Amino acid sequence: MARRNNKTLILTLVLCLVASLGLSTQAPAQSKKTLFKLEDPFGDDYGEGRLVYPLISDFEKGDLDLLSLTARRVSGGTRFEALFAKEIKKADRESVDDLGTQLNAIARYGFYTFNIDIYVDKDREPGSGLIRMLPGREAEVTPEFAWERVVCLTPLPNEASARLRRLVVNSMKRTMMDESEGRLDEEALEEFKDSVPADIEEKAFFPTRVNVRNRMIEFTVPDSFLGGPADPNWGYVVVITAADIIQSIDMSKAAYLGRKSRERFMALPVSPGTWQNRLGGGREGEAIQPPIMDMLVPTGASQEVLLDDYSTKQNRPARLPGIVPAQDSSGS
Ligand SMILES: [Ca+2]
Ligand SMILES: [Ca+2]
Repeated sequence: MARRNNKTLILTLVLCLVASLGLSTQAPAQSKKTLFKLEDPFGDDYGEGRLVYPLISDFEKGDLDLLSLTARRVSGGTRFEALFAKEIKKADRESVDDLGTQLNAIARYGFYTFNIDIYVDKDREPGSGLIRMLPGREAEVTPEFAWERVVCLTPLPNEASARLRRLVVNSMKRTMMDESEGRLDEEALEEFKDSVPADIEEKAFFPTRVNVRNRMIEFTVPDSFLGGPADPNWGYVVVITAADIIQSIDMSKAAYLGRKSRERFMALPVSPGTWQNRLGGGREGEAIQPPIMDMLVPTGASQEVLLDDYSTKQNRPARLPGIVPAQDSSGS
């Protein structure tokens, strides 16, 4: 009987040991639980099929080619991990203007060639939310995926936030002028201006907790912004644009563009032909071609078709659907 008790005791101890070992190996993994992972093909960093990188040496084929986006639960937020086809270019001491300003002094988060926009449709109510994307994307999301929150990973997050405020105010000013035949209601505009910072803070987030590791960039979004961890039942529109670091630091550097250029926001525009400092390969006479090099698409959809389906003449921008990770077979 005593021997049997000993055996039971040893067995219990072994089981406890296994359980505790199991726990100790599971605990860290659990604290970074994968919420979802979305995959994207290799080699499709060409928008609708014909877009090409700027000629400047900062860009090479593969740099904006997203392969996967993973969302993980971390303490107090969600960590997104974006994997690219090539090692992420790090800002070096290269001068970016006549004053000798060095790239690494500006792009302090370690990367400088791309932006990642993530438009989040939390309520999944068709038509509820915004369909406009950030300025300069020249595309909308489909009404089915109208969004409540946008996360924009950009090399200059602080500048981005200030610039977005200016663009929103200017756009409102134009709308008010149009509506009142050129007579601006200054008081109403001031009132609107006051509401802009809080509105942007609620809807747009520019991550500053960023970590670059080879082909992977990680960035964290707090629960306070998304209203909880990134939910696989929400909808996500994810697009990659080329970062416009020069324009972002100094508007006068963009003056060479001449004429009245369209609204730009942290992203290089696209034009026909090839260019030093913008994307090439664009269609002739199409002002609203999206300068989107890569994007995630739901299973069964084609990036090439979606990004080519627009018409400047009809004032009809490309409309991009989102992905619901929990329902999409490309997710896991
Ligand atoms: Ca890709
Ligand atoms: Ca893609």
